[in-house]
Amino acid sequence: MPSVIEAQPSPLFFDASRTALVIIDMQRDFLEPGGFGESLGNDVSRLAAAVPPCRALLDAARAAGLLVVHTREGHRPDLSDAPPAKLERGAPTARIGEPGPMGRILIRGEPGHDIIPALAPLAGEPVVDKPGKGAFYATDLADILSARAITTLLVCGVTTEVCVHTTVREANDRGYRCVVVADACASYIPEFHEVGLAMIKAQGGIFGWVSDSGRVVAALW
Ligand code: C5J
Repeated sequence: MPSVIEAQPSPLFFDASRTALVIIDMQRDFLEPGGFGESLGNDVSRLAAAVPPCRALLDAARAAGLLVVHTREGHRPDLSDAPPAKLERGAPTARIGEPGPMGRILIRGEPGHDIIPALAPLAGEPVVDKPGKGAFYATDLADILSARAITTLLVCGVTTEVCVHTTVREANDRGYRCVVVADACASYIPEFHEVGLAMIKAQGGIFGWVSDSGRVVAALW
C-alpha cells in the first residue's frame, strides 16, 4: 500500500517495505571537537542541529519496520584504502591517521570513527564502512539494498554537500528515488547546505526530492 511524502518538487509515493533510511556519517569524527571535521578548520557545533531530526527519523523508521543503514567514512589502520591524494590534501591540524583526542583521525576502530551515541545502530542494522565520500564506492551497500528490493532511500546525515550529495547523486544514477531530509542534514558551511538542497530538487528534481523530518515522520506513521 503506497504512502506519500510531502516533498519538493512534488509529493513522492513510496512503498515502506521497499524503502530504506540511510544515515550518512553521523560520527564523532565529524560532530565532536578533536576529530576530522575540526582538523580541517571547521566549527563542528554547526552539525548538532541535525541530530534530533535524525533521531526522529530513526525512531519512526524503526517503528515502521524500514531497513535502516548507517554509514561511516574511515580507513583501515594501515591506510591501504586511503589514496595519497586524500591523505596529502590541504593543511589540516592533524592528517588522517595521525593521533588526536579521539584516537587516530578517521581510522576504523578508533573512538572518533564511532557513530554518535544518540544515533547508535541497533544489532541487525547494517553499518557500511566506506573509504570515500559516496556510500556505494568500495562498499556492499548496493547488495544490501538489492537483497531487500529497496527502491526508495530516505537520506540524512553529514555533510549535505559532500557525503550526502555524493551518495544521492550515485543512488540517483543507480535508479533509486532519493528523498533528502533537509533538517536532518547539516554542513559546516551553511550556504553550502542550502545550495546543496536546492541543487537536488531543481530542474524537476534532477537528483531527487527534498523534504523535512516532520513530513517524513508523518508519512511513516
Ligand atoms: C566529509 C562527509 N565532509 N561525511 N565527509 O569529508 O561529508
